[in-house]
Amino acid sequence: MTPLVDGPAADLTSGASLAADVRHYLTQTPRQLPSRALYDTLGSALFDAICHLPWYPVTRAERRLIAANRTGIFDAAGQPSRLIELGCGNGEKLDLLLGPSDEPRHNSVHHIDLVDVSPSALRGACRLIGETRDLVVETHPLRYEDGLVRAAAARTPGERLCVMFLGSNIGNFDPPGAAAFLATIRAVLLPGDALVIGADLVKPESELLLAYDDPLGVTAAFNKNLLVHLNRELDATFDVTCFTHRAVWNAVASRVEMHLVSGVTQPVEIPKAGLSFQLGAGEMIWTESSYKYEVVGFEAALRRAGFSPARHWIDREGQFLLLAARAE
Ligand code: AVI
Repeated sequence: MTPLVDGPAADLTSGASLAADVRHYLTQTPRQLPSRALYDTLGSALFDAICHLPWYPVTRAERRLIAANRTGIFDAAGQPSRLIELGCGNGEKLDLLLGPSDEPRHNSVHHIDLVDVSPSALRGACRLIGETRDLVVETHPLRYEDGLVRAAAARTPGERLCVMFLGSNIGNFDPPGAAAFLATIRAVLLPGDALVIGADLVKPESELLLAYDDPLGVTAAFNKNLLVHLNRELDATFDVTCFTHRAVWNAVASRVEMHLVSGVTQPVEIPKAGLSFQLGAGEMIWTESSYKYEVVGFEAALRRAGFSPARHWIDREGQFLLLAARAE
């Protein structure tokens, strides 16, 4: 069946939505930037490159779990007929879960909704998932919540729904944000519907710091590209050459933080966000948090949101947790 590209053409990584986000975050103390702004076209490509780095285990561990448990995942999710993947990126994980298109089907999925803020990522994912399979594939270039609500509202009676939130994307929410987001997912589901979700597990600090500050400097480029993105889209005047990337493990909060540190005092103008300020030498801009979980704590968060954990899988090295839960 032909994949269907749907939804507004607007790129949420540009324009008024980006300007409002940047104004809000940069005026916080300490200064911050919205991590979703990391994903313009170059940022999405750099993130794909990060997933290939030997020091970033998340993607490899999750891929191994998916490949080894395709049927079990669909069974634990109640053999859904409609899937919504939030933050699908390039679609490779869903492609892996669905399995080779020339093999006998191990699932009853007939309709897939792909949600991502990056139109370029969505185009690739739509091609990868839909081109060789007899499936309806719809794309939603929206934020998670908007895409979720829109896709779930289109379900037809009798369809069993499964929301997929893979790749440790939940880790980029702070705990209250994660709780609210899980509750938002639960609110669009009916009892018996499913959530399949990934979460990165706590591991030694040295491993976490290598994962977020790799020797090739790809993560540093990913982080600094956020400023390149703002210079281009909002006419900002960040002197990118004067920033360094810093990754910090905050054990109390159980998160890796990414920061950009200005090496010099520099005036910054962001006309399209209505901002003008001075950045001090050594001043940091906090660009991302990546929370790491323990299994028990993650299951408890799911229960509080109205889910009943059905089954989970952890890779041999204990790096990553993949979990299927059912809406109560
Ligand atoms: C997309 N997200 C789950 C990644 C993470 O690990 O938090 C983004 C990332 N940031 C630095 N490296 C990868």
